[in-house]
Amino acid sequence: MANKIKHKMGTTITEHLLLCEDECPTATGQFTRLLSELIIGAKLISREVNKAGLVDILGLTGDVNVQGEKVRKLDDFADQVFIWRMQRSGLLCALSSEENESVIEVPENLPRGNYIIIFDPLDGSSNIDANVSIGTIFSIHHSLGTSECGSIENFLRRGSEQVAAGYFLYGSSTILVYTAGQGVHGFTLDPSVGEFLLSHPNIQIPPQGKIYSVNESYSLYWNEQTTAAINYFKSDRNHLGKPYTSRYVGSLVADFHRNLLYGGIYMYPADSHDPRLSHGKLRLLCEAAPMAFIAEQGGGAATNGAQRILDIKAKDLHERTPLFIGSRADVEMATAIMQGKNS
Ligand code: P6P
Repeated sequence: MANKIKHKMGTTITEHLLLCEDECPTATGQFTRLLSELIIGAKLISREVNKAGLVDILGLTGDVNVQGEKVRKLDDFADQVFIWRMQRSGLLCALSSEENESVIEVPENLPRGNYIIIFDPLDGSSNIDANVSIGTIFSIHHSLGTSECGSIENFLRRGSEQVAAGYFLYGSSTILVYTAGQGVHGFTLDPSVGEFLLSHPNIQIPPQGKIYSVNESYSLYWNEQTTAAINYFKSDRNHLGKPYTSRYVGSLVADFHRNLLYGGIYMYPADSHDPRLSHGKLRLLCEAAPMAFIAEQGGGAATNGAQRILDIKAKDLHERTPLFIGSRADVEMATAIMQGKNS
C-alpha cells in the first residue's frame, strides 16, 4: 500500500514535492523539475482555455504562443506548448503525444534526461465551445536507455512500469491530480497567487459507488456481455438495491475525476458504432494507463473488461482499448459480468 504522505492543506505543489523528496530516498529531484515544467504548461493552457469563448467575441486575444505564432486551435496550442516545454526541460529523451503519429525525440542540440512522457494534451477538446471541462493527461516512464530514446519499444510499455501519472482538469477551477506511486494527491490552482495548493491529500476512491458513466447512445452496438454489465448498474440487483445515478460529461478527465472523489464506474466498452473503434475508443498509453495507475493508487481498479489495464503491453503507440475504471467493487463486478462469471 502506498505510504501515506501527510502534508497540510494549502501546501504548495513545490513544497509538497520537496517534502516527498525528503521522504522518498530514491527521489533525485528530476521528477520534481519535470512536474514543475508540466505545471507551467498547464497554467499557460488554463489561461487560454479560460479565454476560449472570448476569441469569437473579442477576436484573437492578440496573445502569441511560445513559438511566436497566433494562438491556434486550443488542442493544437496545448500540444505545441507541452512539446516545446518538455523538449527543453533537460529531463526527457523523447516524448509521445496523442496529437502526433510518431515518437518525438528531444533534438540533439538540447540536453536530454532519463525520462519519457506520453500525453494527451487536451482530452475532450471538442467540448471547449460549450465550456465543458476538459483535461490534459500524462504518463511518465524511465527511458529504457540512451540508445533506445526514440525507439518505439521505449514507449510500448506496460502501465505497471509507469513512474508517475496525472491529469490537469480545466473546469470551474484548474486541478492537478497525480501519483508517483505514493498515493494520489490533488492540487487546486489559486489564480490570485498562481500556485497549485494541496486541496485533496491522499485521495481514496470509495470502494463501491453510486454513479455509472457510459454513452448510452451506443447501446444498440453493445454485445450481450456489455449490455448485461451496464444493465447491472441500472437495476435493483446492485448493492444499492436501486439503479445507480447516470452521469456522463463526455470528457474522460471530468468523468474520471468526479468518480474518483464520489465513487462510481466509467465505462467505454468496445462496440461496433464505428469500425475504427471496434477495440474501444480510448488510447491505452496516454489515457487508460495513466488513469489506471491513479485509480489503483487510490484503491480503485481498471480493466479492459477482461484484464488489468496496467498489465497490458501496448503493441502500437496509439493502441485503443475498452476501459472499465473506478471503484474497485464496481469494476470487479462489471469485469466478472463481461467474462460471463456473474449476471
Ligand atoms: P463519446 C473525448 O473525445 C474522449 O476521448 C473522452 O474524453 C470521452 O470520455 C470520450 O471520448 C467521449 O466519447 O463517443 O462518448 O463522444
